[in-house]
Amino acid sequence: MSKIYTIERFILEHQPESAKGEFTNLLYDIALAAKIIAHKTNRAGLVDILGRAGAINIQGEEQQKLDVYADEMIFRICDHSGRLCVMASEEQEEIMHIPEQFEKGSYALVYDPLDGSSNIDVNVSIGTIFGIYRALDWDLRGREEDVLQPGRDLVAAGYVLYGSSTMLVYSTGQGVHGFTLDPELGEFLLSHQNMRLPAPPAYYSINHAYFQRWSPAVQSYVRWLQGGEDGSAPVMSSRYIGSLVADFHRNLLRGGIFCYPAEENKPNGKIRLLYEAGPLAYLIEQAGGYASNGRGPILDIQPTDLHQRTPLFIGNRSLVDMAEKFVAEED
Ligand code: AHM
Ligand code: MG
Repeated sequence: MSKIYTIERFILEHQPESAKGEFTNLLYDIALAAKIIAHKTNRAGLVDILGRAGAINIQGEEQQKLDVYADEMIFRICDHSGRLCVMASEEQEEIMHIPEQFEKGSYALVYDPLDGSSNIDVNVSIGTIFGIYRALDWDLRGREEDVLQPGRDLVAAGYVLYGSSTMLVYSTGQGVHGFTLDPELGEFLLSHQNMRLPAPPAYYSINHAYFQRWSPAVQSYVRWLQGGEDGSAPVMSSRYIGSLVADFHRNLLRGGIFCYPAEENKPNGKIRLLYEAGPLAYLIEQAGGYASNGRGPILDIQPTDLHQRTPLFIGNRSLVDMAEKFVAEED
C-alpha cells in the first residue's frame, strides 16, 4: 500500500532541518482556515432556505457574505499565532496589523480570501489565494514594505480550490504539491505530489467578450492561440470559468494558458498583482511554467501599491513566450 500523507505530516517531513517550525505551523494555520471556509462554502446554497445574507440568523447574528466571512476567518486564525507580523487582503484597503496583545512573528501574509466573486452566488468553483514573505527587517517588522515585495521574494504561495472537492495546492520553492480534503476525516490528504505542467497544452482561457478592447497585438495573439496567424500553435480547446483559481488549476493539470490582458480603458487589466498574479506566478514557475505581464516576468515586478493590477499571461512557457513575442512586435 502506498503511504497516506496528511498535509501536516507532509509539511513536517519536507521542512528544512534548520526550520524551527514557525513557517510549518503557518501553513498549517492556512490549511485550518481553508477547512472552515470549505465547510461554509459547501453550505452556501442553503442560505436561501435557511436565511439570506444580511438576514439575522438563529443566534441573533447577522449572516455575512461568504467573501467577508473568509476574509475575517483567515485574519482571526492567523493574527494570534505569533508567526505573522502583518497581513494584507484583497478585501481590505490598508494593511492589517497584528493586534497589540499578540506577539509579532517574522512572516507577512498576502491573500485573496475568496476569489471569483461573480461565481460565489451561482454555485460555481471559487478559491482562496495566498503568498508568504519574510519581513524585511526584524526590528521594524509589520510595515507595508513587508508585503510590497516582488513575487520573486515569496517564500511560499498556494491556493485553495472549493470545487467538486476542496483542494489545497502549495509550494515552498521545492515543487508544487496538492492535497484533497477528505470531508469525513477533516484532513487534507496528499493527492498530487510534484505537479508539473504537461505538454502539449490542452486549453487556453480568456474572456473572449472583451476582444474589441484588446490591443491589435493581443488580438493577433489570440488568433494564434486559435490556430490562426502562422498556424504554429498547438491544437487547443478553450475553457473559461471566470474564477482564476479554477481556471489556473485546470490548466496546471492539463497544460495551457490563462490570459487577462490590458484593455483600452484598463491598461493594467483586472488581476491584482499582490494577491492573485504574484502567488500564482510563483506556483507556475515551480511547476515548470512562466507568468508574464506581456513584457516581462510577473515575479520581477516591484509592487508600489497594495491593490495594483497587472495584465497576466500564465501557463506553459512556450505559450507565454509567444504572448511576449506578439506584444514586443507591437512595441
Ligand atoms: P474578483 O477579485 O472580483 O473575484 O475578480 C477576479 C476574478 C478572477 O477570479 C477571474 O479570473 C476574473 O475576475 C474574471 O473576470 P471577468 O469576469 O472580467 O472575465
Ligand atoms: Mg480576487
